[in-house]
Amino acid sequence: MRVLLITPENRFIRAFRRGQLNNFAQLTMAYLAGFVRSPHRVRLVDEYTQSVNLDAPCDLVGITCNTPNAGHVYRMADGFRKRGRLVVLGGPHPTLLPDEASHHADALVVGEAEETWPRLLDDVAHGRLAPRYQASGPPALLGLPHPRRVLMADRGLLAHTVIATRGCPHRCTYCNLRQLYDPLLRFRPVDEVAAEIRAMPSPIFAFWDDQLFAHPDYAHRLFDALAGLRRQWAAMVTLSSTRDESLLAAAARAGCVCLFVGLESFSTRSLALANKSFNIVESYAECVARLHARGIAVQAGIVFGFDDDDAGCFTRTLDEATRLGLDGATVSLLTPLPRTPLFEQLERAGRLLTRDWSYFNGKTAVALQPARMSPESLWNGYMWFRRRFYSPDCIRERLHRSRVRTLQSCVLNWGYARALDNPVPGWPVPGGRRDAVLDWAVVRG
Ligand code: B12
Ligand code: SF4
Repeated sequence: MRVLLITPENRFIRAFRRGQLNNFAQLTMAYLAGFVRSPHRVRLVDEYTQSVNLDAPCDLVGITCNTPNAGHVYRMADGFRKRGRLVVLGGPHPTLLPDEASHHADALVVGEAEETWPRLLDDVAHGRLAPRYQASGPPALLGLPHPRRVLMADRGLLAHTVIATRGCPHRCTYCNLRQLYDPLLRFRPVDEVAAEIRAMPSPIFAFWDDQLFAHPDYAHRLFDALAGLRRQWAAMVTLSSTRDESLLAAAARAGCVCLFVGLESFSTRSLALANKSFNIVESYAECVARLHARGIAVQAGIVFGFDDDDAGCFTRTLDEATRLGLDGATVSLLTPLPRTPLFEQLERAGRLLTRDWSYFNGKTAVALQPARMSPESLWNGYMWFRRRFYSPDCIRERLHRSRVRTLQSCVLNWGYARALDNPVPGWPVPGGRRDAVLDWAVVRG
């Protein structure tokens, strides 16, 4: 059996991400390829750098699908099915809205796939594919196959990502994690993670865990195992977990050079509304300074569009972010992803501007009616912030304050500044124009 696994990326997300430069590769499909055993054969296509050929010879097509890519993926899946290929969809969006996704697939994998994906492959080989596969409980993360990174399109130094844990103990109202994964926080054995990292040739890599510091004991053991490997790595953590000095010291010894920290907002009320009061605004400066003191650069997550945000929030955030000496920021628009508490609240209040999922990407469109400003003001403020934050003056001032890994930060900031040039619509334009562009992207693929 020939299996084709696709990492999709619609034209808008691709243009946005490629502009940034500093994009580590997605792991999911290389990981699922690790489960495809001989005599079956597997090929990967990643739309970040490659085109999808709907006529590619294969027996089974697997596509991972997040919400903003859903329309794009559905059109691609329909194209494959018209040509007689079996299509299986999995990932966030089919897990959240399986009934919708089922119209575009021969089978769905709902939720985590460590048990169901091997079963599905076996069923296809025996001609008995079921319409839906769903794990009965949280899969144990033991003895997992290594992702087949050699099959990935060449991504150079950015090819190497790894996952050690699954889940997050928090419940932010805009986050989909609770709806996607079993709530049980799980960990891969440290020696298995270390062996996988040792086998990766690159001197740098990223952990794709949602919250690498979620369990301090586990994190300590992991960092001890990495300490001798002489690799440099980045990871995502919550701000509150960076208060643990010994954990930070162990992370730095193990090669941590950058942490993505979800600050999200400088408004205590916005954080409370997002169920994120574990972020304490008054502690931001101290936490950032603590990371800098360990030689760890801080890439902050910043989100605009919370109900406490008014037209003044953009300048206030710029002042604070500059004062902190943030090394970089991933700036997003608050987006009500399906089935989150935020989505349900806004839907009840009639504040969803669209149900076209392609607009739910948090970068190129405003999908909600803000409480204290117009969608246009939110869009303009978000773009203003990004332009100012990534202006040469602001970059110079922030990096001067930080003084940590300046060269690395200059490259990252330059990448984010480049991404500003993407011509994207600012808020939903009802009607066909943008759909037509997305259609064009699929047809071209
Ligand atoms: C790393 C990461 C990124 C990375 C890489 C993306 C990636 N998918 O690898 C980057 C930074 C690029 C990124 C970007 C974005 N991300 Co992101 N990301 C993640 C994160 C933290 C981990 C993903 C991961 O690698 N998991 C490990 C792999 C092994 O697991 P998995 O992907 O969950 O897959 C499992 C199952 O779902 C299943 N499965 C998945 N797909 C398929 C397909 C088939 C055929 C089968 C059989 C099974 C299957 O099998 C796997 C094993 O169980 C997740 C949160 C999370 N934990 O899922 C968010 C997450 C996927 N991202 C999310 C979002 C919103 C985005 C962005 C839109 C954000 C933005 N505004 O820019 C962009 C979209 C980029 C794009 N290319 O489309 C949301 C998606 C929600 C949704 N409703 O779709 C998530 C869930 C975060 C959240 N907390 O809500 N992201
Ligand atoms: S801390 Fe991050 S991963 Fe955890 S629930 Fe909140 S947004 Fe999601």
